[in-house]
Amino acid sequence: MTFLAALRDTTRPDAPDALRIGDVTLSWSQVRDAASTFAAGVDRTGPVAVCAVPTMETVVAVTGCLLAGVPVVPIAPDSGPAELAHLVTDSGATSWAGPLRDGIELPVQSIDLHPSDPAPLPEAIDEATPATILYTSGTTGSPKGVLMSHHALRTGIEGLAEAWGWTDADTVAHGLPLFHTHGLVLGVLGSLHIGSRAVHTGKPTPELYAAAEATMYFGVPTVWTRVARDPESARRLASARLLVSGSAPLPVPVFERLRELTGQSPIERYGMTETLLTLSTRADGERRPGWVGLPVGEAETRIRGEDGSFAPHDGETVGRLEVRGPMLFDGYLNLPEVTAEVFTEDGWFVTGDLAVVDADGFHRIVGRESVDLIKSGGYRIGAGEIETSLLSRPEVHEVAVVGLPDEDLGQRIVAFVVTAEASDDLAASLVDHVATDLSWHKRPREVRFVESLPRNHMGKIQKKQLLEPAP
Ligand code: MLC
Ligand code: AMP
Repeated sequence: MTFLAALRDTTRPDAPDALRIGDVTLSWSQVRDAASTFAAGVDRTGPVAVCAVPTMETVVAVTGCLLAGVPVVPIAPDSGPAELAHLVTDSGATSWAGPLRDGIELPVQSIDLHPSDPAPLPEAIDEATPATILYTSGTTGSPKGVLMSHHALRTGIEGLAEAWGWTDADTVAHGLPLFHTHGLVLGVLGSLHIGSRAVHTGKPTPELYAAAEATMYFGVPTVWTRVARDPESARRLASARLLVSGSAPLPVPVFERLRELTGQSPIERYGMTETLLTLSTRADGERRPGWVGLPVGEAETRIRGEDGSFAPHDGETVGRLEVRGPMLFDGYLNLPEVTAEVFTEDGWFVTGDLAVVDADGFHRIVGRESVDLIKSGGYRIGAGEIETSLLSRPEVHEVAVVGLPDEDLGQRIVAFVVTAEASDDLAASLVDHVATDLSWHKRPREVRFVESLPRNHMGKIQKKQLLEPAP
């Protein structure tokens, strides 16, 4: 058993349109030849940082690394200098693939989509080998590198294939970024393992989804909110087999509007960078608005109260969600203590999400324990990281960043700033600072200047008070 089984299987019939990204389409054998050739020439002394623009070159580089057994570090194409420096240094990347960014001095690996003399497929590698190092935000500090093995990716994808009836007869379409689990692992590598065709639409717009003619569509709730507001595009998805939403809560009105427009209820599934997907509704089962269904594959879950006792499965009692299973990560790179903190003594991963489970084992995610992790447009963003970036500006005396409810993005990032120089220009300049220092999607959508931040008698900022609407 090995990850990317369908791609490795040279006895499968070729399909001329196995993978389409934007205007570029490759057949199975072309993807295999390009990826094998990349694998044959890749620097094996350390991880490869891949600038994850949504192109065929990115997929070939990532797939080539996986075939070679070299860990891949997908990097947001617009990562700013602070974020980029951290990712490259922390991951220990020894080479770079894709468009080169300022300040990067690593050797660049060439990517050839049509090699004239393709290299043979490398031998299957040990499944315990790290496959990806995906960077994700925590409540404080810089993003952490999540180590996923080939085994985790394979078992995670196979669990979903069983729940969704995902086969090589499917065509998967999405337009999500290729530097996170959803777009890269599920949306592209999943197809290269299962053997389904895949279409990356470039951007996740309703019009492009409507034109993709797929059987399975993947989107974050913001994408589905936009589809639900575009009845013409939505109706064109009626013939799909599954519309799948995840990475953040799908609002119930959006679920219902999609059902009205397309005649089908979306599949909701729940996951994390650290765990791949652990819960989902099933293609052949109940799809209940606001609920994320049952454990996927070999995943197991439990919910526990603050005192550690197990919460009853009554559909009402909220507890901390803990998960375990073969699709979990191997730890945070270079951070053994932090890794130890997120596992219980008996080996369950503490997700940080709060959930209820009903008598049928159906799960509903009711929120997160920490206000410092924000989900905006399906991106996970740590408030601490943005606060650190803003505090590097001399005008900012104090700052608190929170996620406020937003109809389109789920949550929008709002920075409460104490300064002596409040002005519209300063607000715009602070937004721009985060967009360029970290990355575009981490920028605050709003800056609110305040005289002071609410604190308790110990001096700790009371963020929950900032979440309440101003009187
Ligand atoms: C975009 N724009 C930029 C820019 N990037 N401008 C300057 N610099 C940049 N770097 C412009 C766009 O061209 C566009 O302009 C405008 O900004 C808005 O772009 P958008 O793409 O519509 O952005 P936005 O509305 O902010 O984003 C919505 C979104 C995005 C849904 C497209 O949030 C997104 O891709 N989310 C996916 C996140 C994700 O994949 N998460 C999964 C994590 S894994 P104009 O002029 O065209 O409007 C995970 C595990 C699991 O969670 O369970 O799945
Ligand atoms: P990330 O690391 O970007 O994958 O973010 C993981 C977080 O996204 C989880 O801890 C949840 O808070 C959230 N999440 C993912 N899927 C769902 C979902 N279907 N419903 C609610 N929250 C979700």
